[in-house]
Amino acid sequence: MRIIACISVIVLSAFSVPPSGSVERATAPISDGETITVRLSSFAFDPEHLRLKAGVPLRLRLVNESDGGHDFSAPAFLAASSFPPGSSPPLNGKVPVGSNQTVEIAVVPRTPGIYRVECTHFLHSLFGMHGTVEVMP
Ligand SMILES: [Cu+2]
Repeated sequence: MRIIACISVIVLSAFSVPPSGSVERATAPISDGETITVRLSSFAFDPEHLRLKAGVPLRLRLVNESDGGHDFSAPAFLAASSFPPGSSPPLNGKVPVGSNQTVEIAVVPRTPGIYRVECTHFLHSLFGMHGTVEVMP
């Protein structure tokens, strides 16, 4: 009975965490930069052109408010970037963003250039779901 009482205390405290905003701040890497929001919809990125500066850390906030899954695939851009401690390079150069999900990645663009971004879901890119990331020196 004593064990059950302990468990219920733990469960209750799990629900008493502060609002998500402050949780995000607490877990954010130290080298946090500006947050840039990109919306993923069927079938577009908004904005479709990102202009970033080499060496300046930022957080990419990928918001998918649509009813279907998408991804932010930019293998060349991500390979030419570095990732602050606590952030790891996305697998295969793409970040999956499920329906009604938001995913944030911390990234530091390194090599100036223009990189292609697309959604690799079947036909999405063909339907217009592509864009560019421009990294300025
Ligand atoms: Cu898509």
